[in-house]
Amino acid sequence: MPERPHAQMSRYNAKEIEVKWQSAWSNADCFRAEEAPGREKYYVLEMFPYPSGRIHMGHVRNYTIGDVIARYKRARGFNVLHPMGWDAFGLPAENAAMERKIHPAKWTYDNIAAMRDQLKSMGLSLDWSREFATCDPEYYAQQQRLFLEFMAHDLVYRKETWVNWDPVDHTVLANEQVIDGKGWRSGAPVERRNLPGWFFKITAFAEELLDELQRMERWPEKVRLMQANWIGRSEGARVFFPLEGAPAAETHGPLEVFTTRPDTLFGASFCALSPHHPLTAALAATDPDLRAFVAECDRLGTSEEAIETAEKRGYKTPLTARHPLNADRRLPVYVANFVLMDYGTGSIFGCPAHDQRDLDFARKYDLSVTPVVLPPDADPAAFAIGDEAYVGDGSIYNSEFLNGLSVPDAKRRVVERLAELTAGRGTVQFRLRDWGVSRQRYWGCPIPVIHCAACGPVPVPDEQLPVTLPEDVGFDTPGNPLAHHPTWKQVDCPRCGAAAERDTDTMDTFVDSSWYFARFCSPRAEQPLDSAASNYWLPVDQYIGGVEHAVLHLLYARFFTRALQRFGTVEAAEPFAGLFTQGMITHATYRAEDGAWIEPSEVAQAETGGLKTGDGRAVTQGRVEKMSKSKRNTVDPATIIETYGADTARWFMLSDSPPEREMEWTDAGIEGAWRFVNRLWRLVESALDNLPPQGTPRPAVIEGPALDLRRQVHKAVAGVTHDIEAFHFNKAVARLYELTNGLSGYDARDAAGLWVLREALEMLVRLTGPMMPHLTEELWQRLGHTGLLADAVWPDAERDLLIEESVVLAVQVNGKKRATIELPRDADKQAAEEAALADPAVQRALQGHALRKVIVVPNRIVNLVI
Ligand code: ANZ
Ligand code: ZN
Repeated sequence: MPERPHAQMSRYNAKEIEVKWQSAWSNADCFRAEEAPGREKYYVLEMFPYPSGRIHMGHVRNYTIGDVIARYKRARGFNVLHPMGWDAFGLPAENAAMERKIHPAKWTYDNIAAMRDQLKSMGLSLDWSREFATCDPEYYAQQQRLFLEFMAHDLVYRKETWVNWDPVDHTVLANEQVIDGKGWRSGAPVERRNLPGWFFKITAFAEELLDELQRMERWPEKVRLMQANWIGRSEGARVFFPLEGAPAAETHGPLEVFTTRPDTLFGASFCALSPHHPLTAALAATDPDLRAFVAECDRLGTSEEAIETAEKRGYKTPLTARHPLNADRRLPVYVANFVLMDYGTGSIFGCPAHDQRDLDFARKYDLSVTPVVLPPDADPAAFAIGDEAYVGDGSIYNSEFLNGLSVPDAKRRVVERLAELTAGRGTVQFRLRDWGVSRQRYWGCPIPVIHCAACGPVPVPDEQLPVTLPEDVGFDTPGNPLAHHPTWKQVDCPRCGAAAERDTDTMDTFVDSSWYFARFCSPRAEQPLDSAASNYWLPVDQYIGGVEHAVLHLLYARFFTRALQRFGTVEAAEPFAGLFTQGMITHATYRAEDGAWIEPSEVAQAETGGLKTGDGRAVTQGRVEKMSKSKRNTVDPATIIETYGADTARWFMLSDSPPEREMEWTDAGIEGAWRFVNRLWRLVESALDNLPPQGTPRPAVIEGPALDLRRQVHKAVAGVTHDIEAFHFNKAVARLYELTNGLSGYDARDAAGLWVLREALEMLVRLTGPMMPHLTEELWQRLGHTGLLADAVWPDAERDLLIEESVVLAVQVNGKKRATIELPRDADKQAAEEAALADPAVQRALQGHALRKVIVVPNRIVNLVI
């Protein structure tokens, strides 16, 4: 049927129609989730946003993907939970407070209000009744309860550690905040300080967190690998070296080192201590030069990268270490800048021939280099180490009883011998460290502990929770406003009643996001979690977010869930059964002649064909890069939604590239999506007058072009269903374009043809529903339905319309025809080969010979060569 000319038809008014359906969903309360034991649930969650004030395109992509899944699963009959909240504590609010004199709470809640409206304008199928912000006292009160529960179960402890201290901002800095040894904000040289703080014992779960990764099939391989590397399991040994040569040696006992290469023990030429090893401290007490050396090491900062790239330097102590397998050998003992205190035992033995750091060190301090692993095919008399350590495989030599063994065999053998001599034992070492959560900040969850001079740290009694943040704080003095507050920290010890002080630290904001997904199950519960609710909803069936959270957030959430399972609070051991990480949004960059970045919205076409700014300056286009504020190549979702509506933005987000890849935002792309919206609108509008009423029974006879269209429609149903299940949204979109093309060329000749047209339009609308919910809801109504499309069930494809036409292929063996086989048209090569080989006549002709070659001419011949 030809489309009616545009003039006669109403143009699609996105703004009006989107608001109309948003309020219809909200009035019907469609997306409110309720536990329904016995009904199959599906929990979809996107990583909750930080309330920066405005949504960006990354949010649009993230929430569009999640919404497609949520709407689709609802239509498939699942009881869907799709909540939203705010990851609301953190430093930007404090910075805003300092710079603009707004209270962090006001700044945060204002931002939340603005972003909530923006999210609502996207038409997301969210259960807003469960909304919370992590800075709500109702939320962080429960987090304090959890903290105390972890404490009661011995999973929280207090210890002193070396931290980066900014002497100007009076705060601890993360390693990433130390740039060239200076604080990122203050620019002041960073100091190392030994500070007490609270730690979560995540290392108690290292082994299980690692092992379970192998079974997490619905997580991306690369994320699992990153977590495995982060947990970093190393098999090795602890080896004891008796010490001599200084008074400190007598009191200390043997030096215990951790090695992953005990097979190289005979190649040892020195031992080294971390600058923060207790033995170093003991020696430094009477050695000012050593103290100076340690101070110099401290200026390097604590990051592994800094330590890795710095020149290897050492300080020779008066100690010597006796080789555990050869009492006659004495090794010098150094303090070395590349030995970390918080890995292994904080001391090492150095084998320069087979470790590059040790080799650099040995060359610098003129220590012996004895190879003990001989590369395959190398000549033992001639093999020598130059500037490069040999880290490959080989057979052991220069090593007494280990000579001739392979590396793995030598590892086993030497560990046995060390055990016999009580000079060492095999161990497993993890790279993962316990999680330090104390932060000297205001805008976070207060740590619910009171420090008493007599009783030590005492948990705040339950009836005194929550410990709320005081509102009357100033941000003018550097440092932590909680510590400066005149009265807030002064309390009586809950145990002995003496005057005591609150802990003035707040928790790392990663704690807030380590259990929010569980809190969504019972957001108003009087305890952290309501077990019935969390056991019904957890785990999250599909979690969606950025790959930048591959390690910390996801690992901490896994740790929390395992701990809660251990306490008996939840049944699930893992928080996220499925994880999807979406790609970034990119955009072309633009610069003015003076090099300044120009926003895409300021760029216009010049008369000369080039580009210019609104005020006429010439503009050159640069590379397509990740949208970022610094390059100013961002596009504001609010403007896009204002201009084209949310459906158009959602459709473009899904159409362009596979969701795990980068997608480039272009004007042409959004325009194309907008054209499709209007095309769909016209397609339905122009047909409405002629369609049979909704509910008309299917005609008995459907043939010709009508039957062809039905086949196409039902193939699209099966295809789009499969594509959504597989996260191939761009393929689903391509199929819907194809179906639309098919419909545009369709001419309904009779009543049966019109019945098929209605079916096709309805299917098109239903399949497009999860992606463009507003437009399709409107079309659904115009097609005569009284219920909401959001509540409608997902269509099923009719099986017999999917069956392909079949073809007959000849099977030849060495050029001779032996059989014929029947296959669906366009069956692939493998299917043809399998069918040919399954034929008994072909089997006889092959006489058990191996196949040398298989040639398949699609739809015609399979030729087997033996
Ligand atoms: C002797 C040796 C010989 C080593 C050799 C390597 C090669 P991963 O794989 O990361 O576990 N090491 C141990 N503790 C250390 C610390 N606190 N700071 C710096 N380095 C430390 O690395 C383990 C290896 O790193 C250990 O094995 C040790 O050097 C070093 F041919 O011992 B090895
Ligand atoms: Zn006390």
